[in-house]
Amino acid sequence: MYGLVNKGIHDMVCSRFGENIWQQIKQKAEVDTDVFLSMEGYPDDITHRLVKAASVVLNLSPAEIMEAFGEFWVQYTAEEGYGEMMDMSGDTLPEFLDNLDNLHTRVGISFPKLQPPSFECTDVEEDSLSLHYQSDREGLAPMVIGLVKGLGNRFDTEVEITQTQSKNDGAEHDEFLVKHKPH
Ligand code: 1MF
Repeated sequence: MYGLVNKGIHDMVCSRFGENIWQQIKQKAEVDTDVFLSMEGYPDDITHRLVKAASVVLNLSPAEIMEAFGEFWVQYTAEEGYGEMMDMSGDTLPEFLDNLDNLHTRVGISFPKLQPPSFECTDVEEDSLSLHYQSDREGLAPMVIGLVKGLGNRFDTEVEITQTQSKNDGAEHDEFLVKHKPH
């Protein structure tokens, strides 16, 4: 994944727990990169090792860390140079979710190493929708839960998200029920 992801994990950990805890996590993960370059591609394994190590050092589950990071990511990228792109992607939670594939297409034009996931909304009602998530990567469903909560914060929309099917249980893709205040 692009270094922006690992840099985001670094910035989240350092802002909440400090540089000292980050050094412990890095050491445990056996990662010796001092500075992640946003526009460089890194093996996914580095990200997974950082999350695993953070879960040990912070005594949280990997899923809790990924969810917290997803929630963090929405505001983080808006502040790290992608604010305009986020602004163009919708004014409401359902509109933004429906535009996510377009957003990734735009990012992928400039950054060809992007391996974008795909999001599809079905059963769209005034206050709910089904969100279908497909990715070449494994294990990121908890991050999706956090991302949707982050979008709830962004649009000041109370949101409830539950996973309704999981690749872990043999489903073809991950699916979530998203309930939100009508707009
Ligand atoms: O392949 C990738 O490196 C990659 C990195 C981040 C692919 C997707 C993403 C974003 N996505 C991460 C979780 C899912 C990953 C997966 O299943 O494979 C989050 C998508 C998302 C969902 C809800 C709300 C907002 C979301 O993201 C907005 C977004 C998406 C991509 C970027 C920024 C904001 C982005 C921008 C530049 C990137 C990489 C990602 O790379 C750079 C950075 C600086 C210079 C050059 C390239």
